[in-house]
Amino acid sequence: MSDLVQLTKIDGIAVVTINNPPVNALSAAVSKGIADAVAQIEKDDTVIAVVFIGAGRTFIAGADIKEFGELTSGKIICRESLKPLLVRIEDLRVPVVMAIHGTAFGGGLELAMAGHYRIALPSAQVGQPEVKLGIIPGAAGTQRLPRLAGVAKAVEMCAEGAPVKAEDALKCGILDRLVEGDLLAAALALAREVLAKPAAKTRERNEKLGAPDRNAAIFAAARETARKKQRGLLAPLAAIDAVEAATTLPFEQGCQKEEELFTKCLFSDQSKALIHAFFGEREVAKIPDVPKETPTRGVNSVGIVGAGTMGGGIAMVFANAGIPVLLKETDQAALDRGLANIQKNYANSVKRGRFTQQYVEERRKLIWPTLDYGEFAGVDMVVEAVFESMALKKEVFGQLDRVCKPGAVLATNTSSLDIDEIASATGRPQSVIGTHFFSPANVMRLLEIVRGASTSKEVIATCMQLSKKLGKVGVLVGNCMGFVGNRMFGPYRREAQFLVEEGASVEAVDTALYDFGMAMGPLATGDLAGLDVGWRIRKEFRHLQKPGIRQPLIEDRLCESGRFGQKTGAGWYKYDENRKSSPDPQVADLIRQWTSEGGIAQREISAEEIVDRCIYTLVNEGARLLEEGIALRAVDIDIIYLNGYGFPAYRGGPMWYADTVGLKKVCERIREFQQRLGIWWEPAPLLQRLAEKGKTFAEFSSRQSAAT
Ligand code: T1G
Ligand code: NAD
Repeated sequence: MSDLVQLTKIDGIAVVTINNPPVNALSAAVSKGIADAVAQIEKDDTVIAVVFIGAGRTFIAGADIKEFGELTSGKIICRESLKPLLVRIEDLRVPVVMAIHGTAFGGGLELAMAGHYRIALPSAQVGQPEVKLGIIPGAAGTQRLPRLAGVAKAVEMCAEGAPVKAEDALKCGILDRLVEGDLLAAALALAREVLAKPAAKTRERNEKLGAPDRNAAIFAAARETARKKQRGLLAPLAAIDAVEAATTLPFEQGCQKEEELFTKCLFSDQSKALIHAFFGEREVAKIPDVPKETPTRGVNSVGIVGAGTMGGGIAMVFANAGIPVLLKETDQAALDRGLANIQKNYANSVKRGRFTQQYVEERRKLIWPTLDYGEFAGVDMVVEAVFESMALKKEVFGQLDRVCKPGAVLATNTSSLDIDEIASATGRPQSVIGTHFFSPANVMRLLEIVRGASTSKEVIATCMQLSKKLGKVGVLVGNCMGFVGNRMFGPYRREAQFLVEEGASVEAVDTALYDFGMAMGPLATGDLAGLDVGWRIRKEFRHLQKPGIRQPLIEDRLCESGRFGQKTGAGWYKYDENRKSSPDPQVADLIRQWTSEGGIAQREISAEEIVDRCIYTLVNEGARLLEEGIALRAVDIDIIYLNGYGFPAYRGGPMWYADTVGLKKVCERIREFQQRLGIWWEPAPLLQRLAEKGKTFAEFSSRQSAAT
């Protein structure tokens, strides 16, 4: 028996324990271990029943995703299908009980459904999250799940991939019993209870497979939802096809159909990109020079300065994590405005069913308004979110340095200003750090954590750990203007404006990027965030603009005419009272007037050129940030863009996408733009080098990580 799978016997009941920390992933070795255990049980007539259970914190969190990479890269040529083994378990002559705690996800749930009974702790979760990896269940999950939970539930679980709480899993028939306390004991008791009962094999339970006409409506609705909510993703539609096969084909043929669809998804670029994103979210948490055991400071109370768009959202983030918040503004009116906004946002969350009224009331009680810096004396951390002005921020940090206790973390939510200069307003630059939330802060998952030259490792470790507690993806970046996300976003939006100046319509630019998979086009995004935010920053840094370098002219002109976007009802688009956008012929007229005054020639521009210019300018700036060490790894840039800028996860992020296209091709296209458009398109040195050597950003980063 392998260490990964132990077989023991308790009063004639065989207990199979899977022990592959940290999440008991179903690797090839674990599957082999289970197969060996089943073989022994098949031969042992003294076995009266079987219990499967996971060691450690969970049942089985699915197949070992790491092994997929080896398969799709051709390192290993074929994978041992789990399906035959699951049929052997299902066909065992004695009752098989699956004892579930933690998570039974993917292959873990598929194994559990091959058992005859499933018992779980109330805290357990089950699910088929494979679509989040760009694949579908590959071990008959799409065939057994509808037989246990019904067609509608199975489609929802396989196409959306969301976890299901134990209570709901019991209600829909996936689980047979919930139990508190000693799970193994309860599983053994259940096994003894059902000894005399004939074992119900899931694959033979067809009573829940529904009627063709009703099923047709379910599948049609699911496909429509998938096309809307999971725009551009292949796997959700494939999962629906596979579950549909369960209702139209016998079990074995349904499994074959699933296998075809699974393999097609697994070898798709989308799946490789989504698996990159999965591991990327875990890798960005690892900081080479800030080891896991670095001490951290407790953050059990926080002060927030400024209750505007960001301050209010940040207050909700901390309150939602159960951390009491002191929220300070300049005067009562501003404070009341900020609190009213928070109230409105919470009310929307209740309306949308995200939170209960009771939850919201508890959270609201954690947010305390104040006008007095003195009340910050005891807080563990302060996040400043006042206007984007260096002078104002330094004045605020000077105040904080005077009132806050030693050891308090002093963070700024600046989206572009120099952290070191802000820190210079205090006598404790080692406690100053950037915590750059994204709007709306209570929704966006990204937290760009900016280390200053003096920021201590303890403060960095504290904020990285805190980001997980706040439900955010924390990514550590270096200090430069706009850090990683905004420094890349500037050229991206600049290129979008240039394309409009050269003849592409506002709608054409946004549609091209939207069709590429961006959550929103670059110009509409500007209207959402407020065109005045960028305008204020451009005015603040006008003195840094290199002479002779083309600058976009339209957005400044729009702002000068009071068009700040959604907040003023007009920007690149016009907006009705519900902020619904529509093309504005007046803007098209203004653009024609301004570009002819500027002598800019107009021409037909393809969607392909629009996408290449906007995306490759991201890649080029990303390469500079990697070479400067502002971004630790290429994957950090990808995770920033997937979680903060609406970059499509199924393309893996700008740097992964460039690797997928091939850096040689990307570099050639950029050189072509340099020839045709101007010097700002000069390829980044790192990009040129990697392109010449036929290397990728991923290889560059893994070499970097290995060197540190
Ligand atoms: N395979 C390999 N490694 C995994 C893994 C997996 N399935 N799940 C987690 N890890 C690693 C992870 O990279 C991290 O490593 C460590 O475990 C702890 O994870 C046949 C084909 C279970 C909810 O999609 O959702 O089954 O960074 O930090 O926050 O049909 O992990 O420490 O080196 O995430 O407590 C389907 C994936 C697979 C579930 C725990 N299953 N995992 O969250 O810990 S496809 C999934 C999760 C499949 C079958 C198909 C979460 C978790 P490191 P963690 P966590
Ligand atoms: P905002 O204009 O909506 O809010 C700023 C608030 O700060 C105002 O309510 C103002 O009354 C208050 N304030 C000003 N001086 C103060 C002081 N001395 N003490 C207490 N309160 C004071 O601005 P915002 O959009 O929330 O931006 C705040 C910060 O967050 C800026 O640095 C901005 O760059 C950054 N940021 C903004 C966004 C965004 O999308 N809006 C995203 C990320 C970061």
